[in-house]
Amino acid sequence: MTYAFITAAEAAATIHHGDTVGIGGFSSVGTPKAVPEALAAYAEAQHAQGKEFKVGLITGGATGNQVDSALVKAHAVSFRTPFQSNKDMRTAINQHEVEYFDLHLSQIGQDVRYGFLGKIHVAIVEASDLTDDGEIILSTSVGISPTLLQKAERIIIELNEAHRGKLTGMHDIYILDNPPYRTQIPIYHVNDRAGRISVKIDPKKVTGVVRTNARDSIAAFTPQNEATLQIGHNVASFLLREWKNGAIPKEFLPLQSGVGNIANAVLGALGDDTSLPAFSMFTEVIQNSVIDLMLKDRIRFATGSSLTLSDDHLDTMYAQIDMFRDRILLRPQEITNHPEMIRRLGIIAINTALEADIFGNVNSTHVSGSQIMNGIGGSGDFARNAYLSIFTTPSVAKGGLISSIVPQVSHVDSTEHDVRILVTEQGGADLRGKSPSQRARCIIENCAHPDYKQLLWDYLKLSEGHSCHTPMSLRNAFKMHLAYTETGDMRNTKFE
Ligand code: 0RQ
Repeated sequence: MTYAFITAAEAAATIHHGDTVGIGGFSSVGTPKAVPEALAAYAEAQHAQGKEFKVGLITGGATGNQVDSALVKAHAVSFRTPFQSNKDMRTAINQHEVEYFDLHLSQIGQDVRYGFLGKIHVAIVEASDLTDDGEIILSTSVGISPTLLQKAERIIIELNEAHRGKLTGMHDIYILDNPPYRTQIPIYHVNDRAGRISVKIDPKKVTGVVRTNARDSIAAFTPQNEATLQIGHNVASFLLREWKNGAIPKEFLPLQSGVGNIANAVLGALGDDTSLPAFSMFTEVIQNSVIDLMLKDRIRFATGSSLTLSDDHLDTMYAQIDMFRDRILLRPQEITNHPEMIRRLGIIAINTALEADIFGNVNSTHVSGSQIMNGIGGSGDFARNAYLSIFTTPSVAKGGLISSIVPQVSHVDSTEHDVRILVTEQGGADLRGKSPSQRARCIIENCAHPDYKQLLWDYLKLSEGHSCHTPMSLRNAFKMHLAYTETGDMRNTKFE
């Protein structure tokens, strides 16, 4: 099967104002790059002629600068979903230039298949190869690309020479049927294969193939600091205790770990603690630390939806690709984050909070309740269904001006019913089997920063002063947030 090779500009010119564009890729890798950039230039040219030009973006999760920055700077995005982590996109969303709605990452693919988000006019995906019969070998991620390719009216493929031939065999493409025809997912162990290595497409839908040769340029992580190292150590000590007392089976259980500096550091610390057995990962994002730990034989096998690796780590993987091909599988995010998988395999989930309240509700997405940071990502999928759901956060942010432990979170992503363990650099709170009052005591005692402990005890005391199940003072619940907004320092809080 041969497709027409076209330029990125020619591909962009086939996209119309008002189209919904499905962008392949996940967690900032394996995303198309040349066509979105050309689309931004095309939009600018249309605007210069006085024509309207905006498209809606449906993605698997975070995309690269070539998608979000380029299109937002060209004022070419009407709406976007789900997770994003791009500074320009974040600003445009918070300024209401882009309508954004956030969704659990396990759900976006099926929402597309159910037709909840309308038509997908065009899918743009990155491939590392095309098979002889025209099927697509994806590149460093899967995300919702198989579903976009299935549902889109038109398909544009970026064939990226930078990954050509290296990733064949690393994907496991399994697309769920829609109800009422859905059956169980045939994955019973982390390394089971359920699907194909390539994505079958309808060749008639292919507008053309654009040749590219560029990596995703993932920024290296911030080096671990004292707080993130201590959080990692606290999580590792907790898991070791649970394992020794038999609450975690002797074979250990697969781990999921979220994105960002803290998650990367926590995973590194867990892997380096050799009192824990070597483990497997059933996660959505394979970050640098997974490659490091595989080389040390601390991680046996990893499955995720993306290889979100900085260039040096990608080089390391490609240098020993035969070994890594046997130990890594890339799957659609609908499978990596599926509640059925998470419960069946008994995943230990470790995600990150911006802030948590004294009852265990977690805010992972909105600063001061209103400014979007990134999105819920897969944290909600895993938190609700995990064998053990752990949230981590440094106890303070912005050099101590903000306490990450507050009386009431300013936005809720994971509820007190989903959060089992909360860990800061101060220590860990085990919330299992505890009432709201008991949880509040446990969190203040173990997780709050010393600068904020007394304030939180004061809040608890004044809210417990009346008959209630959950101690809550409506008058004071957001006083710490208000103190930060009004004075720039939560330590100035005055309760009434
Ligand atoms: O801002 O860089 O401007 O100083 O938030 O914080 O400490 O660098 O931590 O990179 O790990 O990100 C929750 C955002 C943490 C991320 C979040 C400010 C802080 C800094 C980043 P600056 P750090 P990280 C699945 C998993 C989504 C949920 C999840 C995330 C910036 O982990 O997006 O885990 N998670 N999904 O200063 C105001 C507070 C703050 C605060 C931190 N309380 N108030 N600002 N910051 N706490 C993901 C996928 O499925 C793909």
